[in-house]
Amino acid sequence: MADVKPNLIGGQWQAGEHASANINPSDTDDVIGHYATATTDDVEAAIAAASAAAHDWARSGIQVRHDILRTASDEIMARREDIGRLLSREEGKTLAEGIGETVRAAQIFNFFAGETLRLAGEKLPSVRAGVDVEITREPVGVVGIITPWNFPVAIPAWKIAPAICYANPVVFKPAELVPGCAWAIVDILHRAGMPAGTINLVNGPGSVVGQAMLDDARVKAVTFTGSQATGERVAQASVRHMRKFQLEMGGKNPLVVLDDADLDVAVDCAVQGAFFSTGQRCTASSRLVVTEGIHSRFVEACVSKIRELNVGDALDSRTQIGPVVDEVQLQQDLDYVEIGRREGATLRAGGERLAREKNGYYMQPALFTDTHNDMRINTEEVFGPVASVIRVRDYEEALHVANDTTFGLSSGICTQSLKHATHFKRNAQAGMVMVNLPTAGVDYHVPFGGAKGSSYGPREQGRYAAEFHTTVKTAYTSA
Ligand code: UN1
Repeated sequence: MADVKPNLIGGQWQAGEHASANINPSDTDDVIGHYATATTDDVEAAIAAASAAAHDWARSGIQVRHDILRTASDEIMARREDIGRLLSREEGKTLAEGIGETVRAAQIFNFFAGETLRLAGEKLPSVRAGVDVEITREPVGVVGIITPWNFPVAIPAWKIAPAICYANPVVFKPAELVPGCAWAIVDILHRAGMPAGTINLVNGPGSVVGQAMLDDARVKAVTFTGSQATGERVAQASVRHMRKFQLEMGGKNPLVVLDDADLDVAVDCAVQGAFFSTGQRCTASSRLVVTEGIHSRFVEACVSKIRELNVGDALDSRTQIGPVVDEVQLQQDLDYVEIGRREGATLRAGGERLAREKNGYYMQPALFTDTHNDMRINTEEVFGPVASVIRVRDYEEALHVANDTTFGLSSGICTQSLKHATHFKRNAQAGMVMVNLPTAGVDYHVPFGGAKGSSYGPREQGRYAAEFHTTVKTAYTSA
């Protein structure tokens, strides 16, 4: 096969025998490229190389790691148009979103470049006279990184950049649907000077590549973003090896809209949070919890805004909502529309497959009203452009409904009341709370993660990333 993009194993690009085609969801005739699939032997070789590199990498020095991260950041920023285009072409988010995500990845690498220069410990007096205590952070060891398809550049960046910062070798398995961006990032890091074995790319199915990684005791920590079902497998396999693990899973994020909300702000938050990036964000607002006094105005305004949304080819500059990522996900989205209808919800807008000039996975964003919080469309993560309005009496009921879920990633409220906003921040059962902002779209320099069934383990991003990527050492000295 011509021009297969290889895996990177122990500092060598290796094409292997099998490759998978990368298809554009906006135009299924467009084959972006072929990407080598790793075998279990390849994964084993990658882990062996990473383990062998761990000792020297831990002693590489902060200037070396700073420079690699900084070089990567600069190249990603300089190439934001072409990487952003590749992202939109393989994942389906709009070009503006693709370029925005690429810029965010560059910022993440830049942030962690700075963090390498700020690594610090603590020196404390002991409770015993004449003894000093030092607390330092050491690398955790080989980090296995398993990423989803919905943020093909930013999520790899926020897992890989801290691994490099804190001197951990990486074995990286990206989602099969988006091998192109993963390859681009690894290529950039490789050329930026990562020593052989410190960054390995093993592309391929979770059942083979992911499983081989989970089964290997030399992988000392696994960071995963994806579904709850897979997260559970990661957890079980990791407990068996007593390794550290960090899971970011789904959401069923509520956006509460109170009577006193600024209507334009609330509608913008809802439409942006629920439908942009085609609703394919674990932070998407899928439950719009709206009080009686504003309910009909809010619904009317949302419906007219949804009808105006331009759904089309991700690379067309007029497009606001790109296609769903693939046929399987589109079918799941359409199935949930049907489930909602059967449960007795009213479909007020969208919900149908759309034909466009090119053959792709297009869907009109769907809004349900007259829904109850216990309907399946309000308890299960759809991961598509499908949202429901849940009508409630007052703030107290809104808060109860917002929290009445097994998930707890992001929780939003639109209100002009300081009292309600403050109460909500204190009482929302979520890792992230948004006031007069969409539930999705987070900063790159502060912690990211959820409560309840949405997340497990230490937070990602910002300075909090050190918790996962390091082991704390406490040293006592008697002088
Ligand atoms: C964001 O909303 O800006 O998979 C990021 C996801 C999340 C990232 C969301 N881990 O959707």
